[in-house]
Amino acid sequence: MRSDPQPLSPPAFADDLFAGERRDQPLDPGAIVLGGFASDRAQALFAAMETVLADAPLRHLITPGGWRMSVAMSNCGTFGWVSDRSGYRYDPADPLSGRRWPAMPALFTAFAAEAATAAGFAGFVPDACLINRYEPGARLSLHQDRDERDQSAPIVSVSLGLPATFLWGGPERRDRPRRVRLAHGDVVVWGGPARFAFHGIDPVADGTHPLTGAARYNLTFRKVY
Ligand code: MD3
Ligand code: FE
Repeated sequence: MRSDPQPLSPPAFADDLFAGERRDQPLDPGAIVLGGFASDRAQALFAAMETVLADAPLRHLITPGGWRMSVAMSNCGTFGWVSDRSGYRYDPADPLSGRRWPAMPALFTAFAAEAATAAGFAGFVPDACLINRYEPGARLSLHQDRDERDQSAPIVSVSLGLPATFLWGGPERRDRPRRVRLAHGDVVVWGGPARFAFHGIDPVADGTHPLTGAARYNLTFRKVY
């Protein structure tokens, strides 16, 4: 029989059981989850993200095939990832405003370098940050990230807000994906042989998070050129 004290009520999020703790989980050679790596800077990262979004609002892009993406996106840095009927590309200008994307906040650049270093990729200097917002029900189907010219650099991602199930496949679309839970504050670094694996996000479940409300945000830091 268990004699240790039991909590009176379950935590709002099972993920909060581990709040403030680091759990590192290698996925494959070159890919590692740095569990909770951003926990102590999540509020600052979120605030910096909001200043970016004031200049370059989130929007639902259209795929080359004509579908409206359920994820809403924006960017900061020298280049931003965009999609429209003509295809995918990194563009130095925001098509909504015609102006350059907002500058990458210094906190973003420093944070991405620190996370990359922790995963064994020293000297990472991102020139693009894609901001993804998933409201409940939003998803990202299996894809590869291949639009970056510098394919030797890793990609660093930070999850904020509602949790999600990340799909981690192999080099071929048909490879059956593993499912990895990503919670608020988790950071994942993808480089080396893992850089071109197929990946996606299952539909985000209903919920609210104290920092982000009814949404999951993901920042991905990239070196495009
Ligand atoms: C693995 N974003 O923006 S982050 C994307 O949670 C993207 O919003 C997801 O996939 C998200 O392209 C997943 C993790 C991620 C990002 C880029 C990768 C994993 C990756 C590139 C190569 C391999
Ligand atoms: Fe991706």
